[in-house]
Amino acid sequence: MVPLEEARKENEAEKALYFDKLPENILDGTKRNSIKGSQFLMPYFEFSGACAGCGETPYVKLATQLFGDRMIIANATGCSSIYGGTFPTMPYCKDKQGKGPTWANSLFEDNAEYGFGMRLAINANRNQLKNKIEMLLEQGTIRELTDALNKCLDLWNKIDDEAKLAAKKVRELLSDALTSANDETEPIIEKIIELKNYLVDKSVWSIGGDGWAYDIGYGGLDHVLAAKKNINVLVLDTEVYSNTGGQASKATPTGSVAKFAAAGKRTKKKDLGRMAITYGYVYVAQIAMGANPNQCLKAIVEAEAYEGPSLIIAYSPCISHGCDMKDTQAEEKLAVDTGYWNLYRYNPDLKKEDKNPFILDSKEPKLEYKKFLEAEIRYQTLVQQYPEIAKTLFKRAKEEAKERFKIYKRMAEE
Ligand SMILES: Cc1ncc(C[n+]2csc(CCOP(=O)(O)OP(=O)(O)O)c2C)c(N)n1
Ligand code: SF4
Repeated sequence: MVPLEEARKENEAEKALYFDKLPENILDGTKRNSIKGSQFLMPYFEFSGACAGCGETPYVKLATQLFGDRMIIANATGCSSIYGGTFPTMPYCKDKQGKGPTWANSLFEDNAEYGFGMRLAINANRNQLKNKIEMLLEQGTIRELTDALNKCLDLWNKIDDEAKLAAKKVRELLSDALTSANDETEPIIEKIIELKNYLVDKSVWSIGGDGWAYDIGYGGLDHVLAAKKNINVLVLDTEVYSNTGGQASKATPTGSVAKFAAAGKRTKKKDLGRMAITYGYVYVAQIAMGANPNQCLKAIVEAEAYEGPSLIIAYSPCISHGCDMKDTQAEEKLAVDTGYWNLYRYNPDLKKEDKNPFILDSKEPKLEYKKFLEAEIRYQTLVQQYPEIAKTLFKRAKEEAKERFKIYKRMAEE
């Protein structure tokens, strides 16, 4: 057997080799704006234990590629918390600088509030840090640090590469400044050192499934969106409670077979996005990566950049749908082509330019609605078991989809 000390050394050497090969992610902001560029960024999410072909994980991976170095994630209980933290392993990772997403799972019912608390704590820490910086500048410190701190204050609300470089410069100079500090400035610099990771704002995310967002955690989610703070919510919509075996949620559409809806769901899918849009100050998007990767990227980047609450609803095929799991991206495209799922972005910032904030990214369906239902076992089971009910419910589902698209079209034309 290899002695423990030796095994540890080998492990450290392997880790060093691994980190050495990682790409530089942090200062590569330009890549975030294109599909191709984003795919050269290091994902801070790897080797998850999700089902092969899971529709949820590509969205999480992409979000970490874009913001992983300063991301703080509150994860609702559900599949994303299980593949996100099957302790003692963890698919979230860090880069050469030791930066990566901070992740924690709270309860199923309070995840929006959990993320909201993180947002408030970050705001409090940043306010305290700013205050200490201003105190230090007033008292005086070494010349280089004075310049670097002033630059940081100029870029206080920025999150781009320039802001990250300015923060890096400050961090490098703090220990020198501490050495030459006097009795008054020493405690101030010590506090700045303690809070130095807040020089650039964090990217706060509440992530979870439709069971959380549409049903159990909805009250809290609504409250958090209404509170108008800068928080991003990513709903991985599998249209059922996936992790507990596929129970119907308010995201389950008419006619779909799910647990507690064995003879087809009788009520229509709740339009969570449209409900959030009524606030007027919430960024809202519906996305489906396989249908339109560019719209998906745009929505995630815009949502994160929006200085207020954002809600992204991401269509996510799941084993519970009974579709071919090697083609889940194509399944997403089929969902959009048939009008089963619609793509849009509601960006309140557009109002400042006197533009309509609602952009419908979906075209008129080019395939028949039933083509989607024919492709999935959750719908075909109903045809086999209750053909008459299937006929009635599928007809209704098609009409509901038509009506929904009409509403979105009208909103886009206003
Ligand atoms: C209050 C409460 N009720 C029920 C559960 C059990 N539970 C854990 S995960 C889950 C389903 C999550 O479904 P969803 O939010 O849609 O996420 P998905 O698994 O589909 O990603 C349920 C019911 C729980 N953890 N807490
Ligand atoms: S059950 Fe569905 S959502 Fe959960 S990991 Fe599997 S495919 Fe993904």
